[in-house]
Amino acid sequence: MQDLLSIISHFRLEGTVQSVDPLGSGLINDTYKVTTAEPSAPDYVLQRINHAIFQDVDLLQGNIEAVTRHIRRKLEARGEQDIDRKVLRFLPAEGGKTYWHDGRNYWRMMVFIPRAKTYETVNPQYSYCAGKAFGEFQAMLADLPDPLGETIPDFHNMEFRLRQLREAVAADAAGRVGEVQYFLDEIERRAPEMCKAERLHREGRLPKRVCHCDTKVNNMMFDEDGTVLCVIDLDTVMPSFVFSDYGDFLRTAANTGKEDDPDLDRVSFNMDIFRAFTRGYLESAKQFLLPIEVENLPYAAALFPYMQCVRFLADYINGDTYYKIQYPDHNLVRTRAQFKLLQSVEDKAGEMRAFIAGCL
Ligand code: GN1
Ligand code: MG
Repeated sequence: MQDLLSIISHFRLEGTVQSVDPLGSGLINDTYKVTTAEPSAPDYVLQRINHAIFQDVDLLQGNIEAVTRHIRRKLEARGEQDIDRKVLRFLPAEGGKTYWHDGRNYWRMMVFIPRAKTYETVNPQYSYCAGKAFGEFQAMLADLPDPLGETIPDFHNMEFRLRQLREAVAADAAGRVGEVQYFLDEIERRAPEMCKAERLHREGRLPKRVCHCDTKVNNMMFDEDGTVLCVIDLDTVMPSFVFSDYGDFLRTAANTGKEDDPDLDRVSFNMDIFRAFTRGYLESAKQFLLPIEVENLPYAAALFPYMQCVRFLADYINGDTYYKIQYPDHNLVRTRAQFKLLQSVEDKAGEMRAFIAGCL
């Protein structure tokens, strides 16, 4: 606590700090809620940026500042009320940047959004709102004046993720390859189809747009009435295929089980959530999406459980160096659950295509 207080002292905040408590369930950064004593002062969120993963913190915060500034201006121009609950606001630190380097770690602070909720599971009505909100998020950022940097190069590049997996297999650093051969075979069998987006992009048929790239359902703030206030966790906002945002939301929200569910009977793809989210997303994104993007939304729904399966499995094989784990074979349990979800998505491909055709 004392250490955290001394870090906080380098940021310009209103009010006096009353308490600092852990917040959220992210797998990458460490997050705290900073509560202030005065009712008139806002509360804050303090985050230690994982700079093993986000190696260029200056570029990272530059992206986030550009994105939040752009969205804030659009909301102001539209005459929106309550803007501090609809876009994140980062605090300046000593030295004028929106982060503080204590010599070892990088820290940032933002205003805590009061009376907002995050969920690990959502109903169809909330999914519809989420779909609309991500479509709007992409639409608002379509005219961002300067290109964003890639905070993690090749983040959602499927060819690259498969290369990483193959390198992990070749090195077999933790001696775990033997026990996961079944998943490796299943992954390789699907590899050509799953790398379709990269191929279409090389052929000049599929654009990259500014995307959020981590649209897990718990990265969205909902108001008390179920409408969406804003999306959070902007570290991975960068140019990508629209499939990223569409696919990753469904991967988390339309899973009837948990991302790391040890009981595979609980894991399947919920078509009610799929339909509601797709309807919302197409309502706000249809205006700018190309036919090839719309056509491949069912592919996107499969791509993200597949990619996450590849990433969790690679981390398991590497000896758990990337994702925080809670028990020794956690990454293997995650792999199994994501693979089960993928199979369920694959079973529903035809139904998904028919539904999308009906939305246009
Ligand atoms: C990570 O930071 P968090 O927990 O929201 C990861 C995502 C994965 C997700 C899997 C920078 O997201 O790409 O989809 O875990 N973020 C990074 O739960 O790797
Ligand atoms: Mg998160």
